[in-house]
Amino acid sequence: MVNPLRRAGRRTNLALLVVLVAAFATGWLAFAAGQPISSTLATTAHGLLGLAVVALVPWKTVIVRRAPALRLASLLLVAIIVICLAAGFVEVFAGYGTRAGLSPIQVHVGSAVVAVGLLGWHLLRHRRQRPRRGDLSRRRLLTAGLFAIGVGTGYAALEGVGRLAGSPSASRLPTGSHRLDPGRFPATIWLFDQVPAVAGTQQVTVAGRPLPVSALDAQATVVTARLDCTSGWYAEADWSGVRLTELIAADEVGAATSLVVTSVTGYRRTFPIADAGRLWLATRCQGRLLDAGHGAPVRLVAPGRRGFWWVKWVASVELSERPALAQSPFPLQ
Ligand SMILES: Nc1nc2c(c(=O)[nH]1)N[C@H]1C(S)=C(S)[C@@H](COP(=O)(O)O)O[C@H]1N2
Ligand SMILES: [Mo]
Repeated sequence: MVNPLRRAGRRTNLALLVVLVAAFATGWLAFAAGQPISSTLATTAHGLLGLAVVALVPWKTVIVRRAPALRLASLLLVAIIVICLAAGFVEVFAGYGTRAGLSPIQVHVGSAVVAVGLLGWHLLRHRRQRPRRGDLSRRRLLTAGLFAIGVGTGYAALEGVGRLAGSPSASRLPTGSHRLDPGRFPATIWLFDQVPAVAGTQQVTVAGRPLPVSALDAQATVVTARLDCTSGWYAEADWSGVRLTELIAADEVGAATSLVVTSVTGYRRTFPIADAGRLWLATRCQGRLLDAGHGAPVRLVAPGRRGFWWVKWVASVELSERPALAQSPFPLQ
């Protein structure tokens, strides 16, 4: 039998490009997804694509060995992709934790973003690897199918080993997150926001009406909900809050299609109006008043949505006629 690695070449490069771009895209989908089915699809696809990158390494190595000269930026690209993959495996199998203030997911996403820039440069500097019509021949598709089956088998085997070894991978959520105790999850900033100095006597404006925090706290009931942060952890806690449908009457909604929840810091998220019954303005976690880091005096609790939707330090909830889709899929602050 001929050595399959001798076929390493243009098709390997194209496959690697497709797989890397798809891995990047599914990573963002996995960040956006909060529901079990969408999360499972996104994280499984993302994991399979990551493994596919690893599986293509023997072929790509043959290509790199043939290269007359290696550019520093290309070697850097390799190093960063290795870091990205390694951080991904650490996140899945070792669980959540921080070293030097960084979690595995932060390293994973940070290196992926750098890698995309370098990959763009790499593609510009190297000879075009054009697709040809034969690339989709039945024989090629069969090869691709066998490759996919191999990657899928590897994925299942790793999941099995994780389970047998009692690794944190076995108990991760469909989103990939690992459990933390409700009393001890970290105060988390999405990107550049900062804990504000808010006075204890704050008011929250709901649909134009100022509402004292004390009134909100007095009216609060307990809602058990899972805060699932994209940095790799989740915590299930008892929050005390008031449902938005109790604060905004149905006849007030009028032509509004969305709710804009804005923090005193300017951080904001827009929700479809139909979500109002699934959103709470919360003053407490585990029976205790929120502390500054976790959003005091009032934060949003949005079960079923990833952590970045749980706006902290809420200043206002406003009705809006702009559709919820007309916002950046992720906060920029
Ligand atoms: N105003 C504001 N709200 C915010 C954030 C932020 O940076 N600013 N971070 C979000 C993210 S990414 C998460 S996971 C949760 C974290 O809540 P915690 O700090 O109570 O853990 O708050 C969300 N609410
Ligand atoms: Mo988060």
